[in-house]
Amino acid sequence: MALQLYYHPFSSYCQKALIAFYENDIGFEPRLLEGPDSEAMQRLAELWPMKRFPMLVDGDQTIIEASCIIEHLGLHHPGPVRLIPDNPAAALEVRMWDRFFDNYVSTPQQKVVFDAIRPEGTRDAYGVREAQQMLETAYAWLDRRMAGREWVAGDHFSLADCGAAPFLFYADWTHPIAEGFAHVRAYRQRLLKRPSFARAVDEARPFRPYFPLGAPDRD
Ligand SMILES: N[C@@H](CCC(=O)N[C@@H](CS)C(=O)NCC(=O)O)C(=O)O
Repeated sequence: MALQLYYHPFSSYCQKALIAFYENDIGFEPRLLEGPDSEAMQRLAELWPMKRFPMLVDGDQTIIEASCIIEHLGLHHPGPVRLIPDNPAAALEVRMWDRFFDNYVSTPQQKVVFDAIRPEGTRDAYGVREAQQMLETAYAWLDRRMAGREWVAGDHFSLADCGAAPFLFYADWTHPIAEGFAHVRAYRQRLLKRPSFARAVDEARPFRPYFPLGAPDRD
């Protein structure tokens, strides 16, 4: 039975999962979430009432959360690129950086974007400022980490880089990474050149007009 991936190409968390599929050339049946009334969206709501995506269906298993989808692929559909190291200590380091990107880069980035699409009069300027400060702190911490490194954890491209790629991509559109954070900027460029992520970025290009803050004319 084919793997069914419920996703939208413009979604950062979906791109995180797509990178893992593309790294190991794992085939899947696309279930595109094209609108609230689409069949795929209705099925997503049945299987996962939070209606967050991506979601993977593999036989009788439903897997939510991009990180867990990537772990699932590594366990049940392994390929030559091991995104979670076999060594438990190295795997823990990868998972720690994966949490960093979800919680301290993606979460504040989404806060700023979702605030922009709230109706007039319901915006949260204080929360947005806090989110921007969190992004600044994350950039500064990551910049120290990335000095002299190619990938964020260990010597190889990993689960943590799968999240870093789309999250830094959109974070820079949302709250630009200052020139002073040269290591973060170089890392973002390296991620953009990774063929798996470059493919996800290309597939999402037609949707750029949807970016609420206005997509910059680059990348
Ligand atoms: N914790 C989830 C987050 C997924 C998520 O927030 N996805 C966004 C798209 S990037 C979404 O589902 N947005 C729809 C919504 O918030 O209703 C994961 O790691 O997969």
